[in-house]
Amino acid sequence: MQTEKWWQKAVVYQVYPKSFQDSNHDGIGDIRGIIQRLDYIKQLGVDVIWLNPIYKSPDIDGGYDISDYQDINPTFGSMADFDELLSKAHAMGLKIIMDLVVNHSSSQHDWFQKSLASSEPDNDYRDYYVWRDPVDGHEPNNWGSFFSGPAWTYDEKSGQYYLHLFAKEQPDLNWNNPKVRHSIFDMMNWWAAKGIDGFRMDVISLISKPDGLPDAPITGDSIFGNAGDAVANGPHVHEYLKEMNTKVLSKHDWMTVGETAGVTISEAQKYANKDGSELNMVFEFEHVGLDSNTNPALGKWSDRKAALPELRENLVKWQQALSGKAWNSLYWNNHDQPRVVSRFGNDSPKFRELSAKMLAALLHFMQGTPYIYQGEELGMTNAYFDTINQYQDLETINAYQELVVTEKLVTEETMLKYFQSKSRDNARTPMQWDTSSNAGFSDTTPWLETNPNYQAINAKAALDNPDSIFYFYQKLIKLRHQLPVITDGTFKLLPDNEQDDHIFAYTRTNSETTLLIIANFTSDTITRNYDVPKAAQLLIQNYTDDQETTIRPYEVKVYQYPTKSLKK
Ligand code: TEU
Ligand code: CA
Repeated sequence: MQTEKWWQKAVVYQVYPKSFQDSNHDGIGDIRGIIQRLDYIKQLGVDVIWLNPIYKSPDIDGGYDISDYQDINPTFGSMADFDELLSKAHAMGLKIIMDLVVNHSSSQHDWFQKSLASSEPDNDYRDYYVWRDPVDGHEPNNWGSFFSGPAWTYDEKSGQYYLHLFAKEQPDLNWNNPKVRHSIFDMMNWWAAKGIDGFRMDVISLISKPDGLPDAPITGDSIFGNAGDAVANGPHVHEYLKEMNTKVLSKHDWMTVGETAGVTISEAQKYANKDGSELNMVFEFEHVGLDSNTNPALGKWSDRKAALPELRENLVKWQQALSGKAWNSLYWNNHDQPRVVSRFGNDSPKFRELSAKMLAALLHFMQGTPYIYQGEELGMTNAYFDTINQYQDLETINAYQELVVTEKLVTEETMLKYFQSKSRDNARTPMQWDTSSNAGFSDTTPWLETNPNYQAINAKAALDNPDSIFYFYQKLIKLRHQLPVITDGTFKLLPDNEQDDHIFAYTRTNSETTLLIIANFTSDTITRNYDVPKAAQLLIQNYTDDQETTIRPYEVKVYQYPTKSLKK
């Protein structure tokens, strides 16, 4: 691998501002709330904060519908508040990356309002978006929106449809129009001048639509074509990202990560190629799609658990396929995914801490840049709402309307179970700081219900307990900063581990050091002999002693030994 980049040793902490800390008594998290908690984030030891969108927005989709890219949503604060956050973070040695949401804008954005105004050729803004004539009086093609319903909305005035892969309030920008690209690159350079440290790029794999906008394949008893499959990794996407790199990214010592729905290994090797011509890394979606419903019409909505063999096989594939060619991102959680301890771990009081630590170590010793989502370091769990009225997330509410009410594909009772497992609101309940009202998030009723288990699960309790999940993450981050092998070591799954239903075991090796990671994914006690070299030292574990070949429920232990001790 070329000379090491700063972001290859970095660990990122994701802050979802709406649910992190309220500072002005309205029950909604804000920028001054984040400023209040910078010490906490610094104490964890991370290097970068990724901020979900804080820009002007009608907030139809959690800020992912932006009406002004260069102004702050007053609900979150002012530009002065942001400038203070950035300068205070930098003073503490924390970098900040922003969220770039340019596959689509808000329908309230000035560009779209002008685009909507007239379909006359002299309207320079018409072609900023994707307008098409009806086909046989219907939508131009069969694409379905990610948020249910068709991906097209009809505009009476012009007699045309406009495309929106997400909500109708999120019209897709037409990246084929060079004016659109230049406007976006200028906006990015404007933020660069403010001193930010990079961007996470929202659904960047969807910006180049297929020529002719052909129908998409219909899977199962879906009524719409799967637009994601039809649009992902489009014909000009790499060309546009190389242009962005030339015009913006290459000018700044930034970290960039692309959220690439529908990305494959071969496409990721282009997006995140080590030649640095496009982005630094991408988020792939395969390991968070393994527990989707077997009926494609129900998409991700299911309560089935992914089994270890398929999860391991997927994570191993990405480790091996990108090694030496491109750089991985590593994540279990974000603001779109359910809480990992409830999903892949065991959130019962007996095993919540053990399994949270096991999952943390398993991921953080892999090659790539780890992302920690707010509350993950506390082992926060899913919300387990039991009525539809408790949900705020557009994707969840629209799915309920379409699949339960309209199409009656699934009963309310079953869908509510699926929501308990997969709704994005499971990630968005207020951060749990202490046992005071509303978990210390706000002294006013929060915009989304607080998880009642905050009495037991909260930052204050974690900081008071030297054996907490918080300090376990702190140690993982310290080790990543200290041990080069965690950054540059070759990943290797242990022989005969592929079929193991209980244990995930792999090594990381460079010329100096070898690490052996052994993780029990189950609540069973297992016997396995991994011939741990005599010279091996235990680097980190979630039990207090080492019973060698006896591996206890959710046990994780990581050994370190000199690579040369292997040769004998
Ligand atoms: O998410 C894109 C995306 O792929 C998600 O919609 C994902 O498929 C789904 O939520 C998981 O099931 C990005 C943002 O992260 C998300 O919050 C936005 O809603 C979306 O784009 C539109 O901007
Ligand atoms: Ca607030």
